[in-house]
Amino acid sequence: MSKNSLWWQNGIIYQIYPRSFMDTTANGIGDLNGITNKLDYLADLGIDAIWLSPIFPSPDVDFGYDVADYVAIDPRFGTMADFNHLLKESHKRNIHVILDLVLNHTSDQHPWFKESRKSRDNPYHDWYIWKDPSPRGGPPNNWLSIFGGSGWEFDAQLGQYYYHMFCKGQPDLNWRHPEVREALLNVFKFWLERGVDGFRLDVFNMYFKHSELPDNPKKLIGLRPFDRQVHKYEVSQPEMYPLLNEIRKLLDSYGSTFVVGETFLSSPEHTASYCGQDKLHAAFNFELAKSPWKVKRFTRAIKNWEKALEGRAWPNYFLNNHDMTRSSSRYCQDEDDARAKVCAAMLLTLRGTPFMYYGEEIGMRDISLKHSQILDPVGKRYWPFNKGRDGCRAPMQWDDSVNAGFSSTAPWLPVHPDYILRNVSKQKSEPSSLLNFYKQLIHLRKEHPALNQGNLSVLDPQNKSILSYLRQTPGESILILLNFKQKQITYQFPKQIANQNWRVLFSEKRQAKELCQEQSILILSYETLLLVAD
Ligand code: ISL
Repeated sequence: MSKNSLWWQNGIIYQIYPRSFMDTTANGIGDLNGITNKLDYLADLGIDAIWLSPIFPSPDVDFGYDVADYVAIDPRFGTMADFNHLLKESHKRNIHVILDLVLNHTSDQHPWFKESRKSRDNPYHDWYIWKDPSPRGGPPNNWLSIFGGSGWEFDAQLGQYYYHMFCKGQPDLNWRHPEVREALLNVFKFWLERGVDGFRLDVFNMYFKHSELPDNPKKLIGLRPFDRQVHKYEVSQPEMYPLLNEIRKLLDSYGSTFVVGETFLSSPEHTASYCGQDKLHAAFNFELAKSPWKVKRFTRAIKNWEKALEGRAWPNYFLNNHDMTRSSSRYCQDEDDARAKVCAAMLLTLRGTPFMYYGEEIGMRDISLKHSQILDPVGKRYWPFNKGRDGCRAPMQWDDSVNAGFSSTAPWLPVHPDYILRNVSKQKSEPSSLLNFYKQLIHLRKEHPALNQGNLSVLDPQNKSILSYLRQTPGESILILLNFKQKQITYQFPKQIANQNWRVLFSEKRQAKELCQEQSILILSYETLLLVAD
């Protein structure tokens, strides 16, 4: 549908966790028609694509990341007709649609797995990673599940173990089996034929395990047993590269599609190695999202990512997703959104595709739950050290009506109690709200080629307050100055740009077009200041 083949570079991608976005069927769970109803809101916000967390039938052991059928819609989310409608209505508004494919593992309720565990000579048996007990008895090797305990589950009837990196209800597929490979490539085709624009690949660098299934080496330091292993043999095997090549060829044959991979347990360099012309368009590097509130750390994360990609692939940035505490909860103090604005400005002015997560634009905070309310398997297992990921998955706060306008019935997770004051409707009407701040910066990013496509030069931090970088095209230079501190501070223009005259392009705290003629400028508390070379 896209006239612009670089939509995924120029555009902004907005992640929706469907069960928490908008419920139109009064079952407390968001649905596809809910998303369709909110497309005008998303178009007005200015985003270019939506990535939907899994919408396929699932027993919800891991809330959709355990798929029981890759080519159907979970009835709680709607029907295939609802999906087609959502796709058509999105495209009408120039919004691309990206699906989340979880192809490392299925649900144990997937018909393939149900067959696979029937007998050792079942044609589907080798579709998963089955292995006899070790000669001494017990699991075949020392691999662990990141969700806790052994990575191997014993099936008494078969007398064999199957491997799972995540919950035992999420058995890992055997990508080495030619029929598995073919079946999974057909999943891509199925959705491409329906007109979707791209995919997010869940933990793609786990698809292949070492063929001999050797023990992982041990490490001395680490919080959990999982962290005290080098994950050498169950992730990042070299067979992934030719497969990515094949996936990319398939996608390219459908026009201007996009595929972004979620890299698991990976460094920026290794993540970058999966990106390029004949591989993924993009992959997620978690360094920025894991940075503490320190200019030095953000500067380092940006430089590392740019360096790792070496110009081979287009960068991307995110501060939130459905697996981590929301950036507003990590960085903001109380209800003040000053730091959330700094985050927004950084995300929307860096060189690379910005990924947003629903509710980020209104500064939604994580909900806190009692032990008995926890649903996420991670929280159930590791409470109270790790309370799991429910916190960032609460219902979208649309307005101050019952259940924040998300549903007419009790939602699957509680709404954050701050919804009366923090919601879309309220922020729409307040000119200085976070929502309007996002909108203005999204608009600026679209208007200015330097912000959109320009080069990036990160300037060395002068102090602990200001993150600064230049974005430049041959025709335009924009200097971005972000004050990470509450106190105002004087910024000296560095030598390389000191002879330049700058005009205010954007600041909430001063007049646009104001000229700066001094060698230094006073940056106000948590100010976002964009200056354009005169
Ligand atoms: O969230 C984590 C642990 O609390 C991460 O380690 C997460 O498991 C990892 O990033 C992989 O995430 C993806 O695959 C998981 C699923 O639970 C996550 O929601 C998904 O993003 C298994 O499919």
